[in-house]
Amino acid sequence: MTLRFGVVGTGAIGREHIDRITNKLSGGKIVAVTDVNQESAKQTVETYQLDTVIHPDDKALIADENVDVVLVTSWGPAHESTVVAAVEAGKYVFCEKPLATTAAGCMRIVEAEMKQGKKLVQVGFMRRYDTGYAQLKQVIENNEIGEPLMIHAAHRNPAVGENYVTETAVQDTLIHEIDVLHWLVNDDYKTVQVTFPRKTKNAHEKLQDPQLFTIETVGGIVMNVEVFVNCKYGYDIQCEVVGEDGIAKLPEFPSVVMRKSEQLSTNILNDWKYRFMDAYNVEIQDFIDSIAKSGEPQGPTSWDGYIAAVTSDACVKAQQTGKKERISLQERPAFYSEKILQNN
Ligand code: NAI
Ligand code: NAD
Ligand code: ISE
Repeated sequence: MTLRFGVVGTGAIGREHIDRITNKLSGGKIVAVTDVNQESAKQTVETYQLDTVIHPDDKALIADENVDVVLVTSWGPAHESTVVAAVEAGKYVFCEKPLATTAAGCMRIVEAEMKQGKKLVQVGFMRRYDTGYAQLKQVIENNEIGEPLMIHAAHRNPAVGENYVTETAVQDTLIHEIDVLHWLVNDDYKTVQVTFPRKTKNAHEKLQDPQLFTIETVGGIVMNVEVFVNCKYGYDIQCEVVGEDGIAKLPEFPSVVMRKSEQLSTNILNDWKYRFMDAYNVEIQDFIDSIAKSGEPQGPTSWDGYIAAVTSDACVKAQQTGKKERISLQERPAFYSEKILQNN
């Protein structure tokens, strides 16, 4: 069985996913694309020599009977309306993060999916498929460092564009830690507070950079996460879990160690595309295989998208108030209660 994908949004990650589904993975095929910038859609079809229909908009793509899966890689604010329409049409959806930019938007997706009576949606929280994070989770679950007490994490990008503002640091960047850290320690978030250190000279006027988020869990773990998106030196993801009996750290991305010119050095990457390349491949292959095997995706669900959005809303509020803000989730519906089988 070949899953037929229609892609909404042929920007940076849309093209990456088209390339991997067409040239690297098995069991999937791109049959349709659209983009609000139709020129971008045309260029993508040419670049990857795709035998696909170019639709004028997401509605036409969703209505295309040859499309089994809607791959949503448009801008975050456009996700909700595309996902709701695709789910209402009974199509599978792979949606890049964020599922929607607000908790209310995610809840509308959750309700539409529950009405269909089966899981249709997977959210692109690819870090759950990264081998480093999987190893770290294993160490914690094997009780090798005792109970986790604190997490120190950092999410650094070399630079961002002019349309990336203070809230984008939460909705686009911190959202990855928001998803992966509670999954790592199997706990729920309780509060968040934000501190703004001295601003770097490399950030534009509408962006406070860096930012420091202090997040407490219901179980009492305190996590501090630095988001620094004009760090200049590279794309760098750090995560250290401090436990009662020891400390476990996310492995560095593998790099040859060089001794040269009186220096000992390793390389640092400069782009998310390379840092999480394997994780993107594994997550989308898992999405394809799970649907083929069980008729439902097994990865991060709409409910995970909702948890991330509630937390992200509280983080944005905390940016504005400077106070400690509560993170309160609605009760998890039974529909989303099965164990999620990532990396199996
Ligand atoms: P991008 O700006 O390069 O591409 C977005 C594309 O979507 C553009 O071509 C734009 O014209 C199109 N678009 C926007 N609204 C649309 C709509 N309503 N209908 C059709 N096309 C529409 O953005 P990028 O970097 O590719 O990001 C896209 C999504 O992927 C975002 O949600 C982002 O958060 C996510 N992303 C996820 C990453 C990850 O590590 N999982 C990495 C990079 C992006
Ligand atoms: P991008 O700006 O390069 O691409 C977005 C594309 O969507 C553009 O081509 C734009 O024209 C198109 N678009 C916007 N609204 C649309 C709409 N309503 N209908 C159709 N097309 C529309 O952005 P990107 O970097 O590719 O990011 C896209 C998404 O992927 C974002 O949600 C982003 O958060 C996510 N992303 C995730 C990761 C990750 O690590 N998982 C990395 C990068 C981006
Ligand atoms: C981008 O959208 C991503 O998802 C990357 O993984 C992240 O590092 C970056 O900050 C976002 O803008």
